Amino acid sequence: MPQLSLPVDFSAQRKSAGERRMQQLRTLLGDRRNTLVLMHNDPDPDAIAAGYALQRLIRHLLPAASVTLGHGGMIGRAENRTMAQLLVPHALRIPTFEAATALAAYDAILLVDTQLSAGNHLLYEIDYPQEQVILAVDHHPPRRSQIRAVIHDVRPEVGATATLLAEYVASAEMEIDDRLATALFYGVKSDTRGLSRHTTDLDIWAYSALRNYVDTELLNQIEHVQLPRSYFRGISDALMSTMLYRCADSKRADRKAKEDDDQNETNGGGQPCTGYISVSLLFQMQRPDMASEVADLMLRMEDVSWAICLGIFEDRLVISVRADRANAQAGRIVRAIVGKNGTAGGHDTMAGGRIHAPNASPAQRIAELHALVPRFLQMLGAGEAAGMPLLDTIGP
Ligand SMILES: [Mn+2]
Repeated sequence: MPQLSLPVDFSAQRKSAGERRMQQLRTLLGDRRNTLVLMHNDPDPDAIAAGYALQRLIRHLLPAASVTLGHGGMIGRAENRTMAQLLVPHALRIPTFEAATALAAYDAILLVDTQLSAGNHLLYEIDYPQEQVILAVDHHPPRRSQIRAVIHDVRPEVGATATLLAEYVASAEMEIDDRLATALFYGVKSDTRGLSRHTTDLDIWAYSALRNYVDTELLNQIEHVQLPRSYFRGISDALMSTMLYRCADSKRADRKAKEDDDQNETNGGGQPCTGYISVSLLFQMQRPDMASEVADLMLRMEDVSWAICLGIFEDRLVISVRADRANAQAGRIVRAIVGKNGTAGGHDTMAGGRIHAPNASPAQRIAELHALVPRFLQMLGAGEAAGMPLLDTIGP
């Protein structure tokens, strides 16, 4: 079995830092009887890949270790479900109401593709001894909060957590097989959209090094899985509800964005917005990640620089935002809108949030969803814009 070699331009310092991290992990986990690798809720391919790789890595470092892989929420998207079925069929889905008892059974927890201060994982809901959170490996922008895992490896510049796990696997001189390579490769590919966004040299290294060992048959099964009818119904609902709003004078918006950047802190407004903002509403989603799938699709429309999808899943509102500019600060916008009513996070170009409304009636949730639209438009400097329905538009 082959091993991944670290990038050739890796400095001796970085190399030994990586080796130290592996040594630290081995030491910290050495006396733990029951370890849980915890992905964020509603795991995406990057989280699944990183979770799977970390579980394998721990077994490599400590062959006698008992390591479970788990997550909250649900794996929804057909591609992600297939990936999970084929690669991590044993992964444990832990319902929120059982999290406190279920997680208390583990004497060590390791977070992947998220971090302690983020609101999108089960630890956020419960009291769990912070010193037993051994590792957080993540590439999402850090919070101001000081809560840190014992090993806090958060590198927001990197495109995927799978990239960081590829580095771990190489540092640990662990052998790699085609299943592990395929998982990590798909994680990097999906979070960086095939190295087209949010990519560093380390991502390019991981992508190229892993590609040599990918099981193309397995990758095809995941990427080209047949889609359920509910997917097409969801897309149809989304298209019918989609409204396009024209951004305010784009030159002025750019100038304003620059001023805001100079001031270094702003409460929204003046975000780079050119062409149109697409807003889609889904009043009854079958799965929470339908919102991000729709937002991804809408951002591909010509002249659309922001795609926002707002949906209702069970008792909560789900927000997904995509932007086409690297400096768009989508994460900050979603955080500002969600505030203390829920959880939110994300990067410049991709962000998401949840607003829990367990006591609201279905009609109230729909009203709340509608009420979010003008707030987003306001933040994007298009508060005055009149929307036009996508499907009624006669145009290019
Ligand atoms: Mn990720």
